[in-house]
Amino acid sequence: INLRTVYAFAREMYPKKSTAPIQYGTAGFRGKAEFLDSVMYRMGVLATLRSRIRGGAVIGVMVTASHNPEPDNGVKLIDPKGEMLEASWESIATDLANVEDSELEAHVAKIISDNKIDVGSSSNVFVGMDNRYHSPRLLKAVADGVIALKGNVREFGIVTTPMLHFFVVAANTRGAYGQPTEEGYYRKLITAFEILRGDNLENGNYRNKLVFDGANGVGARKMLQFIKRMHDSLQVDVINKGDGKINENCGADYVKVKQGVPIGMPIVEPYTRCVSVDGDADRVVYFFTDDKNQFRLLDGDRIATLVADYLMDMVKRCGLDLSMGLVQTAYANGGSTDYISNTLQVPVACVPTGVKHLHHKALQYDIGVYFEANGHGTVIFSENAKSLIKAASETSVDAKTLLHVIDLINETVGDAISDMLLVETILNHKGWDVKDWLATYDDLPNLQLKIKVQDRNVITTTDAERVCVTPVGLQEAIDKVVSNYKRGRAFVRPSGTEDVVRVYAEAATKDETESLAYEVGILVQ
Ligand code: 16G
Ligand code: ZN
Repeated sequence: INLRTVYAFAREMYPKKSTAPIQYGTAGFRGKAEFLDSVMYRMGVLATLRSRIRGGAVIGVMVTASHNPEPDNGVKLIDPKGEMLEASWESIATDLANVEDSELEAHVAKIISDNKIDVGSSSNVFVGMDNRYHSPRLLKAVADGVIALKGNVREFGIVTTPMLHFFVVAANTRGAYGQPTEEGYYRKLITAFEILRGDNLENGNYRNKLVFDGANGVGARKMLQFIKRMHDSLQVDVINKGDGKINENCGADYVKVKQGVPIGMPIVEPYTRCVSVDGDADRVVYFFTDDKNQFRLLDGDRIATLVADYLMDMVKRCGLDLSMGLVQTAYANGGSTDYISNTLQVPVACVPTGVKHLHHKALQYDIGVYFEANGHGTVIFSENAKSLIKAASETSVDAKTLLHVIDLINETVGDAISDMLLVETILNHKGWDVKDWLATYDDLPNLQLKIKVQDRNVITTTDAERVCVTPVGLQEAIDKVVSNYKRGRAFVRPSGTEDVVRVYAEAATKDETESLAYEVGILVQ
């Protein structure tokens, strides 16, 4: 490998355009698309090196800015087991993205020598992108970075983030997880879904019909592909298919934060089940409007409780002794946490925001259910759990069913479509409609505020972001305010994706919640 070419290529094709520092954050690099070409190229280079360190295992590179507005784009790396890039490499990625073009050659040489990388060894990188108009250009930059270091690159084109995670794991497990192709992905999920559904398309209050808001993103396209391949096992009306701007007035983030219906909603009967995914289809929330035309949200906490309840029941019926835990963040509604601890009696853990923290914690259980309130989450099963369930399936019908449930779940990362198919399976099994689901527990009214400050990083937190460490005195002041509210809870944290401080508040009533959020907001300003 001639590192001169790496530099020459960069200077000719992907010169660094911005001097503003950029950081590998909670979900990779994000920013205005016009400044990201050099970052993409360099991440192609880095993924190639990372694959070599991992003995040629496939590394994924996803070009997307998820729920961000259309002018933004971003990139994240996927490690061989489908997990987010190892934390210690985030700073390597940040440094590489920020060096000047003239220092690039020396910097890459240093990464190679520091990590004792054999540059002659094989390297394999999978790349995918969302459907933003600048994504193809940025994807090519990633691929060129791989080629500059003589790695093998396989381009998957427009795919959801969880599909790319699936392909990476499928390839690295030599097919044990599924075939690393788009058809392989559809086949695995649809087969499991249709076996579980059987001929019972409707049951009790459950109707086989829902509205799917695709956020004008890749999730809409892929849902249409699902529908084509499904044998009418689910009636889905797809809206926001891609004619409008990605995530604009639609999608999971909009619906969750605004607590209202997305643009383009057809006129439907009250209580019609509706679902919204985000721009790269790794988040999902449900919603409906009732007979008084009031909007009701069924968020990630609801999905987590529904899934945990169902799985616990299944495990009991199989007569297996498996540990189960549910992982949340500070954003989980207090109503859900009480329900999990008191009614479901499942151990519940709280970790900092970001999928990598949730995933990591969930690995500690035989069955780890993790969800953020925003709808990002999945279930992971330990090898121990899988082999016990498999053995039990020889004699138990329930265990056999559970094996199909495992196949339906994309364990590699939160997957909006897989999560939705799981929720549909459970609701059908229980004979429930959204009304029944909503009745399991009451959400406390809650509110989020964004506050612009000079330097958001003066706020540091501990205890899964629920307690402020600095500035000194802030936490005492928050505690004092909160103590005046019935069922009050509030916390503040610097955002990992935007230059703002976020305030979260919940309390017994809507008015009290608003006033609590406002009072805490003033303390931050
Ligand atoms: C990223 C995270 C998401 C988290 C959000 C918080 C991943 C793949 N995505 O989108 O899980 O909820 O950031 O954003 O980890 P914030 O720090 O701006 O509140
Ligand atoms: Zn996303």
